[in-house]
Amino acid sequence: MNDVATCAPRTAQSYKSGYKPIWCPGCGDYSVLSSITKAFAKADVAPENVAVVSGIGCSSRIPAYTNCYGFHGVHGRSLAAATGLKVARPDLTVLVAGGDGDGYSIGGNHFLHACRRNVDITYIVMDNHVYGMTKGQPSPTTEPDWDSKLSPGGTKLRVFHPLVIALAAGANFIARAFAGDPNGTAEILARAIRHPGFSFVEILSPCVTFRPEQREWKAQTRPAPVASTGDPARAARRLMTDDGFNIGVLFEGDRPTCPIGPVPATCTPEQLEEEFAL
Ligand SMILES: Cc1ncc(C[n+]2csc(CCOP(=O)(O)OP(=O)(O)O)c2C)c(N)n1
Ligand code: SF4
Repeated sequence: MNDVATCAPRTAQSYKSGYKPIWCPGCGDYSVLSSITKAFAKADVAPENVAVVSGIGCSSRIPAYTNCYGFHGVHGRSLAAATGLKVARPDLTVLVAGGDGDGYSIGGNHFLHACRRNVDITYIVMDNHVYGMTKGQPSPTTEPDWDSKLSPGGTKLRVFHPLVIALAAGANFIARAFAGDPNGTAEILARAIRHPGFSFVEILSPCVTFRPEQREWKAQTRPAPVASTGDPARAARRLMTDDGFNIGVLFEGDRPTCPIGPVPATCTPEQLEEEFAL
């Protein structure tokens, strides 16, 4: 009798690379990485059909720690690169990961237009309310009164509200997760990956080095008291009373995704190389 070829089911391990993360001990990003690999297994996407795209920052190191295709690009430009990739290769599952500095400050413009375009990609922001990699500058989500050597007395600036902005700009799936709940985060990420259109997941991911008080987030976060809605007006009303610590899926819309298809090849890679030869 012939052997029947069997394929072992994919697990989180199937998506891990051999590189050991170099984040500070206790950084929330370790847990987010584990949630991402669990989510890929739940969504049952083959590693060779996934591309993980990032900008620059501690959180943006994620692509190197998965064995999927990866693109570690320029600070604040991950969504532009990912949109181009998805348009050229609609068959790929594209996941974008980065920090609040990368996504809301230098990349804020791209965030708005990615929500508006509604290309079928998933965007994770590991929000620690600070620039971790460059040693503790305030970011757009830093509390106005956070006192530090680099912003004595605090910035006194109004914070950026990622979920409000994502909803207003047209994102098709909006959620908040917490790094301290890796299984819950994996569940939300798998839903985001499966949902058509631009899916945005804000993950509260403590920076234990520059914001050690964020260890308290464990006690402050709670499951959102209501289930997700497909009605943007209702989602907007819920955000009016949101204090930033409700965890769960807020909005699952059905807006048509940006129509994309395979880009017709107009020349060979060799002809392209020739065109750009120096
Ligand atoms: C064009 C450009 N401007 C500034 C920098 C410096 N820079 C690198 S990472 C970073 C901020 C990182 O913060 P965040 O995106 O919140 O990620 P985290 O490190 O906290 O995960 C900055 C300002 C850069 N690399 N490129
Ligand atoms: S500096 Fe902060 S965000 Fe960066 S690795 Fe350390 S704890 Fe994580």
